[in-house]
Amino acid sequence: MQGETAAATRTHYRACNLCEAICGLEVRVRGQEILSIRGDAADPLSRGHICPKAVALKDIHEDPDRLRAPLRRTKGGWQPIGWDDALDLAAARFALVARAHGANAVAAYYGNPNVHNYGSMTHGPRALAALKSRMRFSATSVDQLPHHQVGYWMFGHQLLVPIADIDRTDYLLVLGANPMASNGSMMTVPDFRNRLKAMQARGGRMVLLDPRRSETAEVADAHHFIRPGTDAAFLLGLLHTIFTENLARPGRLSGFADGLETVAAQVRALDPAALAAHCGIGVDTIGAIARAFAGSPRAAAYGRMGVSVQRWGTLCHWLIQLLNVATGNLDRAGGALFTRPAVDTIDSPASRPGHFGAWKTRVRGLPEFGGELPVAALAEEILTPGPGQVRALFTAAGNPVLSTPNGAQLDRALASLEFMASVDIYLNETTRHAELILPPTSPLEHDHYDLVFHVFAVRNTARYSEPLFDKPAGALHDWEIFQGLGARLADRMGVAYQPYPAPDRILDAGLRAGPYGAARQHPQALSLEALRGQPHGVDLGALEPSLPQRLAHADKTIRCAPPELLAELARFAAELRAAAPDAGSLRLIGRRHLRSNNSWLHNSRRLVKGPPRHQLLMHPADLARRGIADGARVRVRSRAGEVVVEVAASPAMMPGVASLPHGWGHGREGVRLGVAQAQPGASFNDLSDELLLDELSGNAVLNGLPVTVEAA
Ligand SMILES: Nc1nc2c(c(=O)[nH]1)N[C@H]1C(S)=C(S)[C@@H](COP(=O)(O)OP(=O)(O)OC[C@H]3O[C@@H](n4cnc5c(=O)[nH]c(N)nc54)[C@H](O)[C@@H]3O)O[C@H]1N2
Ligand SMILES: Nc1nc2c(c(=O)[nH]1)N[C@H]1C(S)=C(S)[C@@H](COP(=O)(O)OP(=O)(O)OC[C@H]3O[C@@H](n4cnc5c(=O)[nH]c(N)nc54)[C@H](O)[C@@H]3O)O[C@H]1N2
Ligand code: SF4
Ligand SMILES: [Mo]
Repeated sequence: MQGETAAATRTHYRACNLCEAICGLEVRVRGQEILSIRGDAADPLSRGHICPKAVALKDIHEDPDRLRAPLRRTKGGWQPIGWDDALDLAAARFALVARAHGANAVAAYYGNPNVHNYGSMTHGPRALAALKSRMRFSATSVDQLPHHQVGYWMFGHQLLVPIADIDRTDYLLVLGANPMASNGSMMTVPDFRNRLKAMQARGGRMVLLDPRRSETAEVADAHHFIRPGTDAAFLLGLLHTIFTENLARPGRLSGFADGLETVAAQVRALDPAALAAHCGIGVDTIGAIARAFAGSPRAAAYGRMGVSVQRWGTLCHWLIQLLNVATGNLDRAGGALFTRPAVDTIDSPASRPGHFGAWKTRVRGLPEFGGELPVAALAEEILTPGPGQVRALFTAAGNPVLSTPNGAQLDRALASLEFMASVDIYLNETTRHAELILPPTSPLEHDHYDLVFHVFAVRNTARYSEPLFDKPAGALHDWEIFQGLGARLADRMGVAYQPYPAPDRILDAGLRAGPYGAARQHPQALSLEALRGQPHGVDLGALEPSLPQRLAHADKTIRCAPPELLAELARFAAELRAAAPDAGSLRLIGRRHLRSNNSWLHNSRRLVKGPPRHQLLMHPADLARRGIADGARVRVRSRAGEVVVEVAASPAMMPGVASLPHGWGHGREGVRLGVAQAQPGASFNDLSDELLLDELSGNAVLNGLPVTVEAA
C-alpha cells in the first residue's frame, strides 16, 4: 500500500484566497488530483481553522464551466480566440473609443477577488494606465469605503484602520457584523469562534447590535435589535453618556488627539431620549453599555457591513473610532490597534495616503475618493448621452450586475456599450455583456501572498504560498493579462510603457524593505526566500501600540473633529429633530451564509446542496399582518425595482425588517453556470437603489432599504 501511490502523493500548504480570514490550508494532491483540503494546524494565524468553503477551491479548479481560454462574442455565439489576438483586439477597441471620445469614455470596474490576488494588486491598475481615464470604479463603494475615509481623515491614511484586539480584549462591542458567517471583515480573524470563546473564558463579553438575531448573536453575551440605518443614534447615545458622566479617559492619547472636546460639546447638546427612540434601544440600555465599555480595562468597538453600507456609514465609523479614542482604547493592547504588516503598504515611499473630492462624476457630481468614483453612478454614466459619456468598459474579477445598486439598470446599460472586455473565470451575469472574456489561471495555479489582509489582521503574521499546480500551457495569470493589455494599449495610444517587475519581485522588495525585513537588519530578515522556507507562515507577534509615530498626518495627531464629519454630525442631528417616525414601513437588510461567497460560489454543487438559502426572511407577525403564508412566493418592491422570491418566517428577525442575501439572481439569459442556474434565486440588487447613498462618501446604501412585500 505504501508503494507507488504513496510516493506520488504530496502535501502542499497554502492560503485560502476566498475570504478575508486567509486560513492556512493543507492540501493533499496526487498528480493533478486534489485528494483533500484541511486546515493547517501549524499556521500561526488560523491555527487549523477552516470553513466549508475551502473545499470549493477544488470545485472551482475542476469546474467544467470555468473558462480556460479567451472567448469572443460573435453573431454566431461565443468563439475561442487566441491570447495575442484577444489582447490586440481589446487594446485596439479601447484605443478607438478613447481617441474618438476622450479617455474618460473608457471606464474600469475592479471586483473583490482582485484583493485576494497580489498580482492583481500590483498590476491591475496598469491595464488601462495609458488612458489616464478618471472613470475608475470598484467594489470598495459597495463595501468598506467609510473605513478608508475615516482612516484618511482621522489618522491621515486610508489604510490606517484600527483592528479590534480580540485575543486580549475584555469587551467587544460589535455593530452590524456577522463573523460567524463571514469569518470577519476589515478584521482578519480566522477561527473567530474559538477566539471569542477564549475571550469569554477570560471573563470578557461581546455585545452585538443587529436587526437580525444572527449566527453571531447566538454566541454573543448580549444581542440587541437595532432599527436598520440608525446606528449613528445608538453610537451618539453611548458617547453622550460617556461625555456627560465624565467617563472619557483618553489617557496618553490626549497628548496627540486634537478636537475631542469639540466633538464632546456637540454630543452633549443632543437629546438622549430622541437618540434612543430613533434606534429603538432604551436610554437605560444605551447608558449601561456605555458604562460597561468605558469601565472595562480593555475594550474595542468594531462595525462592519451593517454600518458600512447604510445611509450614515461614514458617520458611524467615525463615531466607532471616537468611542475607542475617548475611552483610551485606541492603540492599547486589548483595544483597537494598527497592525505592523511585513509588507508595509502604509509606511512606504510608494504608499498613497488617499484624497477626496478632487474630481466628480459627470452626471450626478459624486466625489472621487483615492482616485475612484462611486459605482452607484456607473450605469448613469453609460446611459446619459453627452461629452464624456462612458462607451467602453473593462471589468476584472467583478460581477457588478449582481453586486451593485440597481443591478438591473446596470444590466441594461452594459448591453448598450460599444465595447466591453472582462478578465474573469466565468461567463456570468456581468461578463455575458463583454465582447471578450479573458480568463486567468485558477487560484491554485499561481503563487499567493496577502498584501491586503495582513494589514487588517488581529495578529501580525506573514505567509507566502507557492503555486499548487503548474500553469497550463498557454495560460496567463491575471497580472500577465493586465500587463499584456497595458503594453498594447500604451502602444496604440503612443505613450511609453514602463516594463514593470513581476509580482514576486515587488513582493520580495516589499518584504526586504518592510519592518521585519532583511534590509532593516531585523532578526526575522524577511525576504521572499525566507518565506519560501516557511510554508506555514511566520508569526510576527501580537498587535502593538504604535502611536503617535504611525499616524500619517504630518503633525502626528489624531484628528478627532475633521470638518467633513462635524458637518455630517450636524446634518444627522438636524434630520433627527425633523424626523417623522416611519411606523409600518418595512426595511430590507442583507445576509451572508457560511456556504456562499458574494455572487460567484453558487456553481459548487457541494456548497449549494441542502436547504435553499436565498429566501427572504421576515418576522411571523409581519407575514401574518400581510396575510402571507410561510414559504409563499412574494413580490418585493422598492423605488428601483422588484423581485419575486420565496419567503420564510423567522422569529430571529426584528419586526419591521426583512432580510435577503445578495449575489443571487443567476436566472438571466446567456449565463454559463450550470449548477447556479438550477437554483437561481433573486438578486437583492435589483431592489437596491442607486440614488440612496451615504452621501458623505458616495458609498451605496444596501442595508435599511425601504421596501413593500405582498403575496406574488
Ligand atoms: N445588496 C448587497 N450587495 C452587495 C453586498 C451586500 O452585502 N449586499 N456586498 C458587497 C461587497 S462587500 C462586495 S465585496 C461586492 C462584491 O462585488 P464584486 O466584486 O463585483 O462581485 P463578486 O460577486 O465578488 O464577483 C467576483 C467575480 O470575480 C470572478 N473571479 C473569481 N476569482 C477570480 C480570479 O481569480 N480572477 C479573476 N479575474 N476573476 C475571478 C468571479 O467569477 C466573479 O465574476 O458585492 C457587494 N454587493
Ligand atoms: N460566507 C461568506 N463569507 C463572506 C462573504 C460572503 O459572501 N459569504 N463575503 C465577504 C465580504 S466581501 C465581506 S465585505 C464580508 C462582510 O462581513 P460582515 O459584515 O461580517 O457580513 P454581513 O453578513 O454582511 O454582516 C452584516 C450584518 O449587519 C446586519 N445589519 C444590517 N443592517 C444593519 C444596520 O442597519 N445596523 C446594524 N447594526 N446591523 C445591520 C445584518 O443583519 C448582518 O448580520 O464577508 C466576507 N466573508
Ligand atoms: S474562513 Fe473559509 S473561505 Fe474564509 S479563508 Fe478560511 S477556509 Fe477560506
Ligand atoms: Mo466585501
